[in-house]
Amino acid sequence: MAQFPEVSKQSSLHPKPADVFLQYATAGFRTNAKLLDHVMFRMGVLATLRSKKTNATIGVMVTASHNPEEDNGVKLIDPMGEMLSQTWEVFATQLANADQDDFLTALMDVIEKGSVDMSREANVFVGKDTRSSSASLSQAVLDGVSALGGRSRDYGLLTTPQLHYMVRCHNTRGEYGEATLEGYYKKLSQAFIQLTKNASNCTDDQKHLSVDAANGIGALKLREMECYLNKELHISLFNDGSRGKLNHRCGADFVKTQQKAPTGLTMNPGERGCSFDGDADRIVYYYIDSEGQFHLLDGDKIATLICTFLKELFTQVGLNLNVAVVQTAYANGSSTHYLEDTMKVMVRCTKTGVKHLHHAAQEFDVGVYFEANGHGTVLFSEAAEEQIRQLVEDATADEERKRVALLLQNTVNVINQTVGDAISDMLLIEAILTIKGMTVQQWDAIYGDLPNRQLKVKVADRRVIDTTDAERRVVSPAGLQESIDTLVRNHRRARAFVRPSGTEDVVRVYAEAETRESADALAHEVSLAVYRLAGGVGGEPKPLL
Ligand code: NG1
Ligand code: ZN
Repeated sequence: MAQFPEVSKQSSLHPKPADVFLQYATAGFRTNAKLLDHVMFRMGVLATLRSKKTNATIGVMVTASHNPEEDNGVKLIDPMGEMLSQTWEVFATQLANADQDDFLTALMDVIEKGSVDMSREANVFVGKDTRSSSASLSQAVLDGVSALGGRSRDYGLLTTPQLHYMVRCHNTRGEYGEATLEGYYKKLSQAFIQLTKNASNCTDDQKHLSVDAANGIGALKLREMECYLNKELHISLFNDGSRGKLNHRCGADFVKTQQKAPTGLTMNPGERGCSFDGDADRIVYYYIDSEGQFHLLDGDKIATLICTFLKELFTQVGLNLNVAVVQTAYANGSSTHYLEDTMKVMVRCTKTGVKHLHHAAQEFDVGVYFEANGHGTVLFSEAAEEQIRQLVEDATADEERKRVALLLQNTVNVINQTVGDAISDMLLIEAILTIKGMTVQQWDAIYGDLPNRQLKVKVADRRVIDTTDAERRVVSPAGLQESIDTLVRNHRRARAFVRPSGTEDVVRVYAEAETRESADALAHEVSLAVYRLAGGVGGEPKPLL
C-alpha cells in the first residue's frame, strides 16, 4: 500500500511473530516482554490515530504494573487522562493481532471504522516503568508514532498515574496543572502542606511513614518528590530497587494477596507502613501489633477513611453533595455493610477493572472509588468543585467556614482525579490521619474485616466462565453457581464468587466468612468445584495461591 510507506518500512523492523494472540484487556496488553515489540510499535500507530480522532494528546504507558520483571505491557490514555475508550480497545486488539503482511490493511480498516481524519496533526506522550525491557519497548512505541508522522514527547521514567496527569494537564491547557514532573510534585505537595499545616500536636512519630516501593518506579519518584514536602512527611523508603527484584515478595499486590508484610521492610509494632505496586498506581497500608500480628488496611479501608473525612467536611460547611462509594465484588462484606448501614452512603458495585469503577463514580457529585487491592481515587463533578470554590471565595463566611472550605479545596488539589495514584493517595491518607489526629489502629478499628481468601485455578480455557451481576454470579458452566451456593450455605456470614482473570491465564476464586478457617476452607472448596466443572488442568485439583 502506497499510502503509508514509512509505516510499512518501520513495521517490518518490528515484525509480529506467528502464533501470538493478545487481547487488549482490563490493563491493556500484558505478557512476556519478548512477545511485545510489534505490539508496542502498533500501539504507537494506534495512539497517533486516536490523537487525530480526538484532536488531543494521547498517552502511551509501557508497564506491566505488579507482574513479574520479565513481563511488560502497554496501556493507552485518553484525552482527559482516562483509560482508552472501549470501542478503541477493539481496534487495539485488531491492530496488535494482524498478521505482518496484513498490518496495513488492518490499519486502513481502523482508520475507516474509527472515522479518523488523517489530515489532522497528532501528539503522543510516552512514559515507561523501570523494567529492563521498557527502554526498547518504549522506543518501539515512539517509532510507531513517527512512522505515521505524529509528534511525540518521551517523558522517560514515570509512574502510570503521572502520565495520566500529564495528558490531562496538557489537554486542558494547564487548567488541571502543569504537564511536567515539577508541576505534579508542586501541586500535590503544596496541597499536602496546606492541609496539614494547622493540625495541632503533630509529633515526629505521627509524621513518619515506611514505604515499600516494590523495587519499582515509585521509589525513584518519591525520592524526587521528597524535597517538595518540606519535611512535613518523614518517609523511610524500602524496596527502592537498589537490590531486590521488581514486585518479588513485595509491593501492594503481594501484601494484599498474601496478607503479610513485604520482605525487606523493618517496622516497629504499631508503626504505619504502606506498599505501592510496580507502577505506583496502587497502595495498601498496614501495621504490626504488639503481638506480632499483621493488620492490612486495603482499598476498602482507604475508601471508608476518605469518605468519612469528606462527609464530615461537607456537613461542617453545609454542602449538600451526593457522595457515593464504588466498589467491586472483591470489597470486603464488612466494608459495604459499614458504608451502607452505619454511614448511610450509597454503594455501587461494578465489574473488576478501574475503568468500570471510574465511569460509575462519574455519576455522582463526589465518587470515591477503590478496588480492594488499593487502586482508586476520588472524582469531583464540576458542579461540586464550583461549590467548593465559591465557599473559599465567600467574603461573608466566618473563619471556621473558611478554614473548612480551604481544607476541601486542598483535598481536591492533592487528589489525582485521572486515575488511582499511590503517591497522591498516600498524601491524602497521611493528611487525613494528621488532621483527625488518628492512629493507624484507630483507622483500622472503624470496622472489622471479614476473614477472606483469594485463590487461582488453572483451567484449559478460562473463557468458559461467564458471569453476571457485576461478576458476583456465574451463568456458565452449568451447575457451578449452584455448587457455590451450596458450599456458601455451609459457612457463617459467607460469600464466594469466581471470575476469569483479565490479566492472567487463571480463574480467580474469592471467599469470605466469619472465621479464618471458614474463609480458607470455602475458598478451597470453591476452587475444587471450579476445577471439576470448568475444565481444570494440571494433573490434580490443586488450587494455586
Ligand atoms: P484480573 O487479573 O482481571 O483479576 C487484576 C486485578 C484488578 C485490576 C487488574 C489490572 C484483582 C482481583 N484483580 O485483574 O483489580 O487491578 O489486575 O491491574 O485484584
Ligand atoms: Zn499498577
